Amino acid sequence: MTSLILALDVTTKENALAIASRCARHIDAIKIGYPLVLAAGISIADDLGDFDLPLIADFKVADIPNTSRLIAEEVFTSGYDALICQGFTGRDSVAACVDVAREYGGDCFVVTEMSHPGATDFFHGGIAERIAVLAKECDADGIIAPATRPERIATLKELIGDLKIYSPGVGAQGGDLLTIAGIVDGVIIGRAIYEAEDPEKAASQFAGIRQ
Ligand code: NUP
Repeated sequence: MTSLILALDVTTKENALAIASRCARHIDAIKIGYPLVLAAGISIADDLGDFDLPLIADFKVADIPNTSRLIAEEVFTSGYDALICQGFTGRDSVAACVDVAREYGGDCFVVTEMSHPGATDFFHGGIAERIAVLAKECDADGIIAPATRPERIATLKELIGDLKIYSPGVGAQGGDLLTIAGIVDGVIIGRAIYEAEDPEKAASQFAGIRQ
């Protein structure tokens, strides 16, 4: 079974709650990032809490360990269940995020390689592989890897043992759902759901991967 994670990158609370409520029964988690939190506040977690789904804070934390720790503490005390951090910051910064996740009983996912075309400028040439190994050594819960490059997921998967893989890039970024559904633990989908004429119908169609 592969989880379906809704990337709720809308910029009003009303829209966020309307889409979440229509899609809730078809999805396994909601991922919230800067667009929604900057528009509606970190407390959007309280409102989204009504849907009883895990909330993933996609802040791609990329700072020194102390600042990363402070950010992670805000995330978990605000009611989120998981945090996404960047891995290129290095071992101490990633470890700070994982430590705080553990303190609060939450999860930490580490970005290994991003899904957009420009990601190949810096993540290729062995960097993503090193980040994947680092994520495992830091005892993270999983990695973020690109649905736009399934062959890269396969390579990174070999390095992470039993860590999970959550994968964005299906739909609007061109990644194919069925190609990656079988090799990752969760598929992250935003625009192909929240920009659809009927978001609930779109979510229900993607939800075939959950069976
Ligand atoms: O490499 C990444 N690519 C990516 O798209 C890492 C991410 N966290 N994301 C996020 O996934 C991105 O910020 C957005 O929230 C979501 C994909 O949305 P969409 O392209 O399906 O609309």
